[in-house]
Amino acid sequence: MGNLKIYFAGSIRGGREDAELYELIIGMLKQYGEVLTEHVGDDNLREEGENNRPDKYIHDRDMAWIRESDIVVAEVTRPSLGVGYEIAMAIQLKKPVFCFYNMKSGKQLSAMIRGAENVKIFEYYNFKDIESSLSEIFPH
Ligand code: 6IA
Repeated sequence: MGNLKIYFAGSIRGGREDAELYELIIGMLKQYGEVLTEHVGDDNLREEGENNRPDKYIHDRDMAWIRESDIVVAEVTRPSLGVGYEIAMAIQLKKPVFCFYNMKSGKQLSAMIRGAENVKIFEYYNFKDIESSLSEIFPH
C-alpha cells in the first residue's frame, strides 16, 4: 500500500475555514499512501496566497497529479469550484472518488456531487467517523 498515490482535494479559494481539518485528514491518508497534494492542508496557504504561481501552472500540475493518482479523496463540506472540477475530472478519468461531508454543517451537499455515479459519499459527524471510513476505503 505504501506506493498508493492519493489525491486529496479541499477548498482553497472557496474558503480556508476548514484548512486544519484538511491537514488532519491528510495526516491520516499518509498511513495509506503518498498524498500528492499536501499543500491543501497547509494553514499558511491563504485564499490569496501562492500568487507567484500562475493559475495555468496550478491547473495543469493538479490535472497531471489527478491523472497520476490511484484514488481521489475530497472534503466537500465547504463548496469549492476547484474541488467540484477535480471530482468531475477524476470521474472522467475513472478514478475511484471518495467524498467526505460534515453533517453538522447545516447545509446540503450539491446534487451534482451526491447524485454522481461512481462517487462514494461519506457523511460524518466527527473525526472518528472519518477515521473509520478511511479504514474501510483502504483495507489493511
Ligand atoms: O476553487 P478552489 O481554489 O477552492 O479549489 C481548490 C482545489 O483546487 C484544491 O483541491 C486544489 O487541489 C486545487 N487548487 C486550487 N488552488 C491551488 C493551488 N494554489 N495549489 C494547488 N492546488 C490548488 C493556489 C494558491 C492560491 C491560494 C493562489
